[in-house]
Amino acid sequence: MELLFPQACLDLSHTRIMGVLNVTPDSFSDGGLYAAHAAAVQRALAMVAEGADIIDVGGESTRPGAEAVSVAEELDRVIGVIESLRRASDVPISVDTSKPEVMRAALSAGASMVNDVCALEHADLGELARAKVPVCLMHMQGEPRTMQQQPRYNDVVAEVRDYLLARAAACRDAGIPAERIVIDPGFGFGKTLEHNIALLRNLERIVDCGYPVLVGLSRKSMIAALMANAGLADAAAVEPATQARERLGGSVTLALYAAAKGAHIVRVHDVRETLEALTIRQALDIDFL
Ligand code: PT1
Repeated sequence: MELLFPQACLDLSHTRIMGVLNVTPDSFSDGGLYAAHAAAVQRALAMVAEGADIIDVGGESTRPGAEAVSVAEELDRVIGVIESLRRASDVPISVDTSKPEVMRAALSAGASMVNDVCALEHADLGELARAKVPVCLMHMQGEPRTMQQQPRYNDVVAEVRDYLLARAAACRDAGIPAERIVIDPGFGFGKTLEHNIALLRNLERIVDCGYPVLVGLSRKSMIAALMANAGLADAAAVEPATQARERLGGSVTLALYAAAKGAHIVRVHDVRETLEALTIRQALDIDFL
């Protein structure tokens, strides 16, 4: 399987790594916008050096409880970073947004993929078809601010699968070819721990849809929940650096498990450690599941 970027084809015969670049005030702030942009570009280049195949630039947090940001604020956060990163590297840049204005500006600034947690429900599909860029369609129940309040499904795997297939069909009807469509079950987006586990355990059923599958599990609260259930974690870690360290082993384990289930792209913060795990699994050629 391959993913068709405007410049090149990304071979998906082994699992690829998408590096997460959050450009939100909490991530790269203190010295103002310019310093924040410079730090973000440095972080992106470090992830490329560590082996990231795609850099995913996002200016709006979509974690549980996050408030929406305005179009102007999101543009301010991401466009300068995308322009600078484009000048510094030819790595494919994806923009993590649900706003059509941000998609449009990001693509002109040098992004070559759109990653939308709303599966392009608010986007202009015809315009994206003409832009000839890959798109990632993610499943979410509800919206980030309230999605974890009462997630409910009769059959989470079937419902997520049917939704993703319907959104992929809408994209194809609008002229986006299958070679440019990626699907993502949306771990942690309006899902309880049990829902996330059901999706992960049955990831083959998403992979069987025939589209490349992207998963984002890195540093998510389900890791802390699993550890707490085992009586192991200090689930109360709130300081970001501490939380990142506490969730590293869980993040790498989940990425490896998803890869073994056939995921084509893993969206991660810890590029180096994830690449080490994926490389060693490939070298051993183990089908351990
Ligand atoms: C994802 C994803 C994303 N995740 C795609 N894009 C986030 N395609 C942002 C938690 O439970 O999985 N796929 N863009 C980050 N969102 C979350 C959600 C972060 C839940 C944390 C949690 O902790």
